[in-house]
Amino acid sequence: MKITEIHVYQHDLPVRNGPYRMALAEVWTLTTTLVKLVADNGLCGWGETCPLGPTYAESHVTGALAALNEMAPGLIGTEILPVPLHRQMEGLLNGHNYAKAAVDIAAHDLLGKHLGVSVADLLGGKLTDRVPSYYATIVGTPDETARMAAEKRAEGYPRLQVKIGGRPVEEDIETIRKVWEAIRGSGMRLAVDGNRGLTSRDALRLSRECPEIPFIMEQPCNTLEDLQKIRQQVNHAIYMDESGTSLNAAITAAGIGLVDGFGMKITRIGGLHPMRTFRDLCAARNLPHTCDDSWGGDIIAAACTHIGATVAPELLEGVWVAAPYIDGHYDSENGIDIEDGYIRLPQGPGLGIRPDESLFGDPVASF
Ligand code: 0XW
Ligand code: MG
Repeated sequence: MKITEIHVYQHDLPVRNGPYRMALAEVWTLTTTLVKLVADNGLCGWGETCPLGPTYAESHVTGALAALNEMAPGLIGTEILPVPLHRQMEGLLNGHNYAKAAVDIAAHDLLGKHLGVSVADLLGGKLTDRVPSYYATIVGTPDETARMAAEKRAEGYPRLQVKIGGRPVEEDIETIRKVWEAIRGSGMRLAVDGNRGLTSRDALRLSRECPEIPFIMEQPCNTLEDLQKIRQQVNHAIYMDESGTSLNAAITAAGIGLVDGFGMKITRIGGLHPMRTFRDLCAARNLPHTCDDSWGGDIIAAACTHIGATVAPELLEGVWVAAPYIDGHYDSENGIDIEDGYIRLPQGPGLGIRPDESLFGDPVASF
């Protein structure tokens, strides 16, 4: 089965009750990029990549389109199987994992449809049909955030991620204490995400002043050097998110014991094919991790849910999807939603999502 056509679409996803606020950025609306691959047997598959603005990671919406325009002509005629497809993409463009991921996801969707199996089964086999999610707050006042924590606890979320940073560390410490008061005893796990925004000084202080609160610290600082510096001095486990820019980076971090787990994004690591390897290397090192993406609609959310369903439950920290922050679905019947803190694995072959193409308008590029 070979690629005969590639169509690229872009679509705006406004943030419900925006902005979405993190330590170093706030965003009001995100433009997502969708890739439709058509095969020589007439089947088609969908992929998606939606950078969280231009500063969250080394990715941005115009970069996604430019990278796809660069690769697409050379992808026509390529075998729709992960190994030859990735080899071809590597030969056409260096880097730009987040654009390659959209092609990789569409290829998995297509392959699943062709073989009559789900993407989870293509990735080795599902372990569950009900995948745990987690809720991520925005950087907010201590009281607002604690109220949100209590609400999400009541909704049944097994995990909460609290955003901190970009303000005096005293406010972050007060937020964490109030959040813990709201969720302690519930069994809800807690992550505190600095999104690269803390100095090592403030990260150390935060950990030292909350020794009795069992949170994990997600990407508190920007650089590997800062993570290394605080590693031996903090009371809390450290997870890597933004710095895990490739399989190679993740292997190094796991190999040298720099981190205790990961927040991982399918588009950052280059698609479901490298994500599968990442999952297995985390299993080999007994490292917990998430299966997320930065933003996007039903296609990327389904991809995260399928790989999440294949992770050993004791190592899966959850699958984050943007659904609570987005109005509407690409597929009104099978779209991804969170119910009581969990996501139902979409049924049917491939990703199990049939997007209403009319939502996306005309392609912005066709090959
Ligand atoms: C909570 N997320 C998975 C969603 C946003 O894209 C940010 C991200 C993170 O953990 O940094
Ligand atoms: Mg994070």
